[in-house]
Amino acid sequence: MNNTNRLANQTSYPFALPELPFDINALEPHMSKSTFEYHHGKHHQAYVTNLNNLLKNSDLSNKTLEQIIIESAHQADKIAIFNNAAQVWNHSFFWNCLSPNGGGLPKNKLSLKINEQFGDFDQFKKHFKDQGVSQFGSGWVWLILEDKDLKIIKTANADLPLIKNQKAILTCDVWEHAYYLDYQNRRIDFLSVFFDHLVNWQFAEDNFIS
Ligand code: MN3
Repeated sequence: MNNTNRLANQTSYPFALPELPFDINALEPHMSKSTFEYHHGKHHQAYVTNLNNLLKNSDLSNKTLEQIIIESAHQADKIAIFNNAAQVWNHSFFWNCLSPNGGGLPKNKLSLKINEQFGDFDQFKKHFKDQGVSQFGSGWVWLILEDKDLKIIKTANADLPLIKNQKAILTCDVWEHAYYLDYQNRRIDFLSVFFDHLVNWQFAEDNFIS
């Protein structure tokens, strides 16, 4: 199985902060310009800067971002490289999971598969939100493809499907920095807005069929 997600896999060091795939205020009022100034401009940028600094004298510096993640995973002396590389990937992927014209229902083949595996869209959505809310502390909630099955999983901190032989289809960032400025402690409200107004089902469909 090819787990590569093209839009999140930068090919060479030094890595760069990807531009947002929409204007910085395009998701207002659901996610504010201020949230993106911090989440993209400060947090995501810091992961990129840290990764480049860590790679300066590393034998991983000639690898793609996904190779770096895979080769640094579970290596005691490469934890910092893994954490920063994975967070660069996770955020690059997450921005593409959002759209100013988002929300609504899944499309075409993904819609059929979601209904087949989860019963219907409402049950899928409830399961995804439950997993997102129940992730203790910082992390991510994902729709992934493993073999031929869709699954909803949650991961802690920087952990991600790529190192579990799973293909990412969709994610939502449930670190507090993702929602605190707009929703304070109400993660459930952020997850509801994610489904009602933000989720980019075309991107998820493209991941599912590629
Ligand atoms: Mn984040």
